[in-house]
Amino acid sequence: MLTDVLNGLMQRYMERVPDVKAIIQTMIKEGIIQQPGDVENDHIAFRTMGVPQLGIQSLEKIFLHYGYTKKDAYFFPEKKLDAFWYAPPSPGFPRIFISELRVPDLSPQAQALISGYTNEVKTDPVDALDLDDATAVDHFLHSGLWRLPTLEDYQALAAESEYAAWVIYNRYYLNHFTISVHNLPPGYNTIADFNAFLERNGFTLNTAGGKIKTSPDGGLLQSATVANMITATFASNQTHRIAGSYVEFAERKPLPQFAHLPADQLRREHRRDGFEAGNADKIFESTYSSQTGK
Ligand code: OOG
Ligand code: NI
Repeated sequence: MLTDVLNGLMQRYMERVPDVKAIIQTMIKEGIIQQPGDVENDHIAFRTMGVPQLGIQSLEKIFLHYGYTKKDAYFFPEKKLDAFWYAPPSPGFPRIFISELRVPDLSPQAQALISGYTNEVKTDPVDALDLDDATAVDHFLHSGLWRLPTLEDYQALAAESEYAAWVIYNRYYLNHFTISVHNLPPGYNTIADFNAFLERNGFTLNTAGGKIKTSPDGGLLQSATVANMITATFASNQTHRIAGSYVEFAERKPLPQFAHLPADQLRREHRRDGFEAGNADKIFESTYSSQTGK
């Protein structure tokens, strides 16, 4: 079941991103929510390597199988990324955002570094999975795919693409989950107010392009923490502190034609849907050293 796959992802994510539990506990302490299950998950996100046997075309098969619908495409020329978002089979499930590194756009050296790892995967691994078996899917999403990178390769990749370095180590670990703020109580139901709550409680926000990323139509406002650092073990048992995952926050305003509805009648379909390239471009930087080094 889709629920089992999502629960597996959230469990591993919560284990490696201390901010997740800390934010939820602080929300409970301030009376914003009563229990962890009250958090509305706007979307989750994955990162992938754009090589023929992997990338979006491979990972998306899992979620298409579980009833997701492929929606809009986004392109990030400077970061050399492509992305799509996927609408869930029903509103109780999070949207999914999957991005992919445009590997052929990198330098020959970086391409050779990446294929040195990804060529270990000979054929699309999702084709070999029994997609109805949620345990097998959970295991796959948390498996190595390729051998542990060396610290030297990680650092060489990071010098050209911090996204590439992130994926070579973190693979399909959840990159973030996203707390919907618009249905929270007054005082917390805007990104501005929620950011203030987070900073009051000592959480560090991504400042790339400003703490609040706003879509040109004004309907989608997002912010994110800077990634929590993890102690990564590289080949030959070398360890190094690198960026793990982060937490995002989203406020979706009612679409103009539903703006007159009272708050208790507003459902997901009445609000701004999808994503925004200009917002996403800055949110990616939550794992970049320019943000994690602050
Ligand atoms: C994804 C960044 C974009 C959004 O909601 O626009 C994003 C990433 O960091 O991999 O999450
Ligand atoms: Ni996101």
